[in-house]
Amino acid sequence: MEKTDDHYQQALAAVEQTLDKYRRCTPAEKERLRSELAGLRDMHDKLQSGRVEIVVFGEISTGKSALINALVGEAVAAVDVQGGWTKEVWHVNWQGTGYRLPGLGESQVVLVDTPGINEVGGAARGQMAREAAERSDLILFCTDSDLNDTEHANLVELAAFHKPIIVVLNKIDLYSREQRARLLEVLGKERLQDIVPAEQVVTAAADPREREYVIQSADGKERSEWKKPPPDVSELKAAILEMLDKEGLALIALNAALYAADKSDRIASLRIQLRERRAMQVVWGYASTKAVAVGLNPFAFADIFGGIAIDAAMILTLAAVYGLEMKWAQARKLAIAIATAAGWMTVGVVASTVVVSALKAFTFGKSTLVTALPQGAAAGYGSYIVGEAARYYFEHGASWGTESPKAVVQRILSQTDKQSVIDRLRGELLKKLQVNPYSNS
Ligand SMILES: Nc1nc2c(ncn2[C@@H]2O[C@H](COP(=O)(O)OP(=O)(O)OP(=O)(O)O)[C@@H](O)[C@H]2O)c(=O)[nH]1
Ligand SMILES: [Mg+2]
Repeated sequence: MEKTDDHYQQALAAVEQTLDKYRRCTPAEKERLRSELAGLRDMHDKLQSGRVEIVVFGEISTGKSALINALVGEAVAAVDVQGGWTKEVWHVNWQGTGYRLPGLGESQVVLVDTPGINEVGGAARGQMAREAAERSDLILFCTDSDLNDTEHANLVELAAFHKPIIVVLNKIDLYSREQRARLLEVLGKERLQDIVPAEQVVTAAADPREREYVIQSADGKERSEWKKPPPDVSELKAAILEMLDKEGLALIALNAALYAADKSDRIASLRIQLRERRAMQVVWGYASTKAVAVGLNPFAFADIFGGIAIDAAMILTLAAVYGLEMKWAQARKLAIAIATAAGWMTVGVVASTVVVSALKAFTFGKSTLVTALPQGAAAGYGSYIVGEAARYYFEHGASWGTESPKAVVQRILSQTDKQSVIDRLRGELLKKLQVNPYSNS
């Protein structure tokens, strides 16, 4: 058998690409993406084996579990008069459908039972239900009367998954012929308009009540006997099989492709989020290192190029966070370019001399403690700005985008709350100085 369907092959490729994307994640990212990975692997398996998943939703006690039993032909799911009986989403193999996806000899159909949607303690179960809906290929919505507002709202929510939905009006044995006709009319033509086409509304009696049968014996005598009629889900079964025949392979392919695209977006956004956090840690780490270094020993860093060395080291670390390769000379050049764009130095020695003398003027006092704070914090602020600019640069694929470095750096300067950065760095500095306040006096 061939698996030549284009959409099918594309879907398989999409799932594999997303799995690859996952493999390229760092261990920390992988840790956060565990459930996505499990879902993707399962989706891969589902596609390869041509597994079709049919999920049953509906309010408590509408007969979801009974429907599954009736379809499978044996009591695989627990059914009870007590509402809220089914507690977890679970899968049943529906053997005996005789159904095979074209081109996939091994295909199987799985029925997924879910807890009732109005079940108490529903938040977590609602999440389970959403996940089941996200993965499924076909949705059965089970009701036992005209839809109430909760059911209607739920159905609208499910319709947003863009999967085929069959609405099952169960417990049809409880209604008279007229009532049935009227219910179907109301459901199909009024309540479900625009959500589910009328031909996808079917009736069923998954677990009909006992009823009185009149039995006539050979001698003409009549007696009555209470018996449970056999379940009747033939209309539902036909609707399901027709749907699968019409678009089974396309359905599972489309689903898997959508699922993979969604997970791929999620992996991408999580990576950005984690990378950003890591990059901020690097920037604050180096900025406070600079603040402390300059604060404790202003002369060593009086040469602005000594300070540039710390910034260059920060830039190298940031490049690694963004998965980019950079050489020391490039990092140093970028640090100088940013400092220049900030207006802190013009390329050359003149400016650095000015800075040196300015710093010296501050350090004439005896106590380093006094001068350390403003100088260190100011130097740290400089590194913070360099780090923010470098982050912008790396986020734009190691370029300044359509802007000049000066425009970008000036914008960062104007958008940064200088005082709060300095306050935070001053705090770092104080902590270090308190450990050994006379270290440099
Ligand atoms: N009369 C009648 N009763 C039914 C039918 N189907 C199910 N029931 C009864 O409805 C009750 C609930 O059935 P379940 O299958 O447990 O319903 P459920 O939707 O799975 O319920 P939860 O798992 O609790 O959400 C049981 O007492 C069933 O016997 C039907 O077709 N006709
Ligand atoms: Mg149940």
